[in-house]
Amino acid sequence: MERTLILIKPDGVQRGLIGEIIKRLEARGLKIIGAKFMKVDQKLAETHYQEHVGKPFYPGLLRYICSSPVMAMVWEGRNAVAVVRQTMGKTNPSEAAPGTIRHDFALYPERNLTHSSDKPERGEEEVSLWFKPEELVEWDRNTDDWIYSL
Ligand code: FUP
Repeated sequence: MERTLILIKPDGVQRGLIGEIIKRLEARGLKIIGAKFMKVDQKLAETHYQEHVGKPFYPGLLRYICSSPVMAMVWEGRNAVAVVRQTMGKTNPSEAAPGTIRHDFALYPERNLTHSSDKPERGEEEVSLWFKPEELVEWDRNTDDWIYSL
């Protein structure tokens, strides 16, 4: 099964949206296999966002992600990377489709509530960057038969 890293970023935590965001992912049929509530240190932020070094929004992005706790999670499912990004909506909330999290709860790209991996290979890399193997929980879900045709 494909895995993706999801972060509920500091604005999502501060605005009390952890439950709402998890509720939507669970309702869609995705399965959580890891979670931790944590402060992000500068080194982790720099490694995670290294592809954005030099972009005008980069310094603000690092300040934002380190400013307050995040809810870091690993979710699993068929095509998990793509379906999670569909549920999140476009990076710029003002372009996100109605019904997506970023459309429904955000307005501005620098406060867009969540992060999720953008490619399956990046999902694997990000999961290993944020989680130790022993922090992930493999479990059988009885409803899988009713979500996928197994
Ligand atoms: P995403 O994959 O949707 O998280 O988007 P990107 O990797 O393109 O961007 C990472 C983060 O940089 C975004 F979540 C928010 C921030 N960003 C800005 O603040 N301004 C921009 O113009 C683009 C991205």
